[in-house]
Amino acid sequence: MRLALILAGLVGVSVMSAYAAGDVELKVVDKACWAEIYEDTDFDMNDPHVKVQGPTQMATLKDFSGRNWSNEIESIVIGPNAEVTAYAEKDFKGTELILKSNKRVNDLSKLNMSDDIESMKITCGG
Ligand SMILES: [Ca+2]
Ligand SMILES: [Ca+2]
Ligand SMILES: [Ca+2]
Repeated sequence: MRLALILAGLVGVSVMSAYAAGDVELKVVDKACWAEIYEDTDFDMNDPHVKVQGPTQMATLKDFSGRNWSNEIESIVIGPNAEVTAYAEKDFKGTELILKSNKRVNDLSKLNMSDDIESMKITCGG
């Protein structure tokens, strides 16, 4: 009886750790959770642009993917399973702009945030 209880306990632990590992993997491969940022308006592919995988929190955009994105973003596309909060200042301060999934903003000047974003958070789901 005691042995059976111990075995049940061991099985429980291994199932739980497998579950936790699977959860982490799921977040890494959420291919619908991203934001693509563009240095220029109208999603100009000829100027710098980069896809940012979520979930993530970037307190500064000064050095992302090898370049300074601080006060440079002019257009942005939000992935189908992402939500972005962009801030006009670093460290998640200043004017906040919330962009829902699938949102495409071809010119952030329409939202008074052109060349102004300095930090951002990307959350997944919901
Ligand atoms: Ca251009
Ligand atoms: Ca720019
Ligand atoms: Ca700014």
